[in-house]
Amino acid sequence: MRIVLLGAPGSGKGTQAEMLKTELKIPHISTGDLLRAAVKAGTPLGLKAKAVMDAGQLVSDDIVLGMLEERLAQPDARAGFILDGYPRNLAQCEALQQLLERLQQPVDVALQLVVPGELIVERLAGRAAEQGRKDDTPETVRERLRVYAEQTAPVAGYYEQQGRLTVLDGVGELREVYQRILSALPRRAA
Ligand code: B4P
Repeated sequence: MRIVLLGAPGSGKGTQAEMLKTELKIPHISTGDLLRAAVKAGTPLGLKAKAVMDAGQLVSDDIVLGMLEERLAQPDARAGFILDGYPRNLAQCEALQQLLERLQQPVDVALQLVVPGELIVERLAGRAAEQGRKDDTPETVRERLRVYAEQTAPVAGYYEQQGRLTVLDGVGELREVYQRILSALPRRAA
């Protein structure tokens, strides 16, 4: 099963993907996590990405695609994957489509979690207090939401045109949202 999880920052993609990966026995691939690991390791790529991420902007398409290609080439991704945080703009949609065609692994379903802006600000303020992520400050969250509306929101339309999009309410208890996701999966995995 190959799943793309869509939604604004703080909509619960990463949280739900962690729950899903155990159930479906496929890896959770988060481009945000891959980038944060590169930042932490101090690789040249990480050094480049850090300032961009801290400002709430998108890291360049080339860098993220290269990183994703490497990750998808690992053996555990052959069984499928939950992609979280990618694609984030229309150019990334096209790049992913080409990459997955080459690997003969097309996306089965794109699930979009919808959460109102004020709740997102609240959730990310909570995470800022718990984890101290630099990009969860109120000012950067506002910028991330702006970038989302401008560049990432059209991604849902891309999958809708392909008949692969399911839109889900992301508000509620974690288990409640999780059940909605399970019910929306194509039959084999649910
Ligand atoms: P990400 O790591 O993708 O960060 P995110 O959008 O905030 O999502 P995340 O998955 O972490 O949060 P979640 O909603 O689960 O991106 C960070 C940065 O990396 C980007 O700004 C960009 O610079 C760069 N980047 C990543 N991918 C890129 C790409 N493809 N191209 C270019 N740049 C890229 O959870 C948020 C909070 O909500 C948590 O605290 C959680 O506990 C809480 N929460 C979740 N579900 C909840 C619920 N049902 N009720 C209450 N709280 C809930």
